[in-house]
Amino acid sequence: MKYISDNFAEEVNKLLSITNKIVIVTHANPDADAIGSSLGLYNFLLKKGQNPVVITPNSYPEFLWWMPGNKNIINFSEDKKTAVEIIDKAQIIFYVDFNETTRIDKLEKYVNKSNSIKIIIDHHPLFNDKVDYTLSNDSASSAAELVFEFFVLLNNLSLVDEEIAKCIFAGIMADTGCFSYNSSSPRTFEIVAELLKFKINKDEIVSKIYDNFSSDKFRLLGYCLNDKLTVYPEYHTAIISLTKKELENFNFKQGDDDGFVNYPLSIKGIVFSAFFIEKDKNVKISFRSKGSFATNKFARENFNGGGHLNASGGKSNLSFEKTIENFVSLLPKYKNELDENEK
Ligand SMILES: [Mn+2]
Repeated sequence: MKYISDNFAEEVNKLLSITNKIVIVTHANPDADAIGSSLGLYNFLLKKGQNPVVITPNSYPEFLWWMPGNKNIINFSEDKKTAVEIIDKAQIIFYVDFNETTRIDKLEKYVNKSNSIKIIIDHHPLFNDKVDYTLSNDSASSAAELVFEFFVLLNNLSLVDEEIAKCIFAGIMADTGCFSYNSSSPRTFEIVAELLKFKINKDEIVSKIYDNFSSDKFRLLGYCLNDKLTVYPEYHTAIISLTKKELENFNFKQGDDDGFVNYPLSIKGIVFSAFFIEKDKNVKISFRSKGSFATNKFARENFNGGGHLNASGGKSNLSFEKTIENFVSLLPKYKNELDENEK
């Protein structure tokens, strides 16, 4: 569903002309779209004469550090005092690439306490009605795409430059898996065409994000594919699971498992993939699918989660083994939906 608040452009433009304490917040464990959309917006607001600050709930992988403006991002988990001071003084807080404040972890309580105007730019399905202004479209490829639409709505395309284009491109490219999913809309490619006019080096951006595995991550991937993959052909489903001990064996660092959940979908006949990772207090699960199999519904119904149709996540408080047993026991219930998508 697409939703834009009434008079969005006029009112937001007016707000931007009378405020200068602007904060951009994105979700925990930020990915390329979270950072790309936040920094695209950040660089745009800078050019508009504002003094914006991007705050992330926690750290993110080094392969995203190249984006223009990255060095000015404040990481709440490392610099709580500065982050809280800035949030306390904020007049506008942008929520970018998330729709529920639970997605910003420990930042949530400070953001909720703030009296600032809240503006959401997001492409997740569930709707947040507690914000002042909304630019939301769950069929957009990425938050970065919607940040570009934000520039269009504000009639400020002339402010877009190479730096901004790089950030927006990175977000769109990564959230579509290099244009392999969530990218069937002509609009996505129209925007990419606009971005390429700024002579950004597309191949270099792809390489910066994808050709950046540490050798530990590379070996962990090999281990997952060879030793930890279980295929359930009758349910067109495949899973990968990793225990804490296994993570330690590969010197696991945050982000080392990024993208692993997508690999099983490359197997012929597989339409549903789940990736289980053992955390200190629970088991975190990522889901991916092909076609119309709704992973967000599956996550919501069974694993306290949610997200997009083809990409979502959840968690379980059962033991690691019990979580996987539970997952496998649920598959028969979804067999018809899974069968429908197998081609
Ligand atoms: Mn996104």
